[in-house]
Amino acid sequence: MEVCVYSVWLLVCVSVCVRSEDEAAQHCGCNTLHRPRAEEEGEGEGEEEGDGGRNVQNPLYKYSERANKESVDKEDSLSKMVLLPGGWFLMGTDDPGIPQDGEGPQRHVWLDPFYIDEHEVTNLQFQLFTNTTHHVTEAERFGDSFVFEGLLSEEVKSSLKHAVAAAPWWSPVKGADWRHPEGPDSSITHRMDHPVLHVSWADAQMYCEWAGRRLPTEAEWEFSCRGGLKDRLYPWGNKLMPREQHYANLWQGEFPNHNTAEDGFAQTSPVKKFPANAFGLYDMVGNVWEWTADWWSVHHTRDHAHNPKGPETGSDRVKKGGSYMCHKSYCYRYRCAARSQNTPDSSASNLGFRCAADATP
Ligand SMILES: *[C@@H]1O[C@H](CO)[C@@H](O)[C@H](O)[C@H]1NC(C)=O
Ligand SMILES: [Ca+2]
Ligand SMILES: [Ca+2]
Repeated sequence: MEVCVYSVWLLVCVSVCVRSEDEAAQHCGCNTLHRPRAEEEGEGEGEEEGDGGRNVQNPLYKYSERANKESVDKEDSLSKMVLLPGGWFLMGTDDPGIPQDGEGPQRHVWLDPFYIDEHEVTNLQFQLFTNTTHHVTEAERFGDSFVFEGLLSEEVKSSLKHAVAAAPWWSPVKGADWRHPEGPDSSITHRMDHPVLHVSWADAQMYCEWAGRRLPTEAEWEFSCRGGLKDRLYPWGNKLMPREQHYANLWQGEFPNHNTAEDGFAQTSPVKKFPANAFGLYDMVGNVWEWTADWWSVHHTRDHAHNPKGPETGSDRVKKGGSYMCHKSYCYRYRCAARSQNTPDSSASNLGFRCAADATP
């Protein structure tokens, strides 16, 4: 069992820790991981946004011998998908854990049948994608990404300049990216079956496109999470730990100073380590947050909706499911109705994704 004590941050955190539970939940730092440099650097950066995907689109590439060979490996490497029937379901909740996130109201939503990956996209899977397309992630291009302070080596910690004011346990770390989740002195070699981290919304979207898939809408994600259960908190029911068993990789102990890792993992876990829900889907809550296709808004009506795709535009994208950093006192977001948001260029050490696809009629 790993025990992490973050003494450096104890003093900084005291003022945060005494907040009431509800207030604290707002300040979990889940949505504060903006890249301040994105504004400073102006438009130039945006011009290159499509670069990673260009290879995939290039017809010459598509028909080259190399691409044909790789496509075999590719099919083998992609996640197994589960075909879900869709139909009417109840999305959101009338008993929101965090009302200001727009968890409510509960509403009737119709979905056409669709496929969804049975687990989060792993480092191994993402590696084949980057090997094949030479995609450079946004974190690699920006040169930094957000890492949870508690995971950093003393060396990296001593080089840090600033943290996020509202969530001091987040630090922008130079050289942190999907291959180096805790900064330049870390690697993924022993974590190829863990979910990929430090991927922006566009990175995730491009992976799914390469795979012939797409990101799930928030409605599809939530339908998948619920596993056919009606109005329950978690993918398996209302009790967090049925028969005293852990059903998800979350945080046990006192956030952010003490992670007892009672569930076996202080950080990410290999995918499929915890029980699947009734749809056969793993880690829908916990392990890593998952990007969805939708723009973020907290305003929903009770109107019945068919295949909703969220607002037309926005500044943030919706992420779902919470992560190994979620504890009830700070981030009670490991529920199917819970939601949070990040700017699309954000990346962090607890944020990944899975893909979905249309079911061809
Ligand atoms: C990606 O390329 C590296 C270097 O050639 C290789 O070691 C690795 O196995 C490749 N990964 C995949 C998933 O094909
Ligand atoms: Ca855990
Ligand atoms: Ca997850």
